Amino acid sequence: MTTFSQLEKILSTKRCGAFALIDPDIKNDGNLADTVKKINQSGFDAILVGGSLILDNNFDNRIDFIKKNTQLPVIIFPGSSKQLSGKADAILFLSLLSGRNPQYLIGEHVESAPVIHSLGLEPIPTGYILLDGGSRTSVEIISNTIPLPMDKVDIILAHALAGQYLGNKFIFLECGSGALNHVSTTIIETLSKRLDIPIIVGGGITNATSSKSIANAGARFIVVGTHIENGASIEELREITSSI
Ligand code: 1GP
Repeated sequence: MTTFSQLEKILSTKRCGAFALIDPDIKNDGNLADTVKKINQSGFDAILVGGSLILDNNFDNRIDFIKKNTQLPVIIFPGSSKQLSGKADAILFLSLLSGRNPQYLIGEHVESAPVIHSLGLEPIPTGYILLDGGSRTSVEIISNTIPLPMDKVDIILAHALAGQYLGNKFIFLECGSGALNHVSTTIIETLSKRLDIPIIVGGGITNATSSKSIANAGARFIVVGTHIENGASIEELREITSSI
């Protein structure tokens, strides 16, 4: 069974699933074992692994460690074409649709595609839309793109529809790691009514009130990263995953 089929199966049984995000940077190595253990016990459906910047060369080892310590699907959420490993189950093959930087629209893809092929890694085409969550985030800086303002709902919808028509399997609405504001429910409601593909929502989700409103608005997966990294307890995380 492909990882994508596993995700589809999750969506056939619940209205909204939850991804835990691990930033596989050296700074998080000391907590990695505890983090994975906590995620395993907190009701998540899969683990995303990736970050805007990884300061060493141990991506593959960390994926290996995570994979060996969880039954959940491990999916690369790459910050660049250097974040690849055959030990993961799949990779979100992201196109940064909200920007006009060719490197993140097609450049990184051309560089990574032959490696993905040789590793036998399953690519999941995903239209990635960066929105302004009220703070300047790493993804904005590293990708050298400008996030779309959240009040331009028609423009965000146009990007998401273009992403669907280009054949993406998901639209990922992103406010960036540690965003002050998560994606507005108005945007999620508008897009979920018009798109035929599922919406993933990430950035700034730190409590069950937010996750519930995001799921109510029509998101099919939420992503939680910083809250886990900042030491949220299993109970707090379970409150989020059971709220959706
Ligand atoms: C970032 O959407 C993810 O790419 C998760 O965001 O770290 O704010 O949870 P947070």
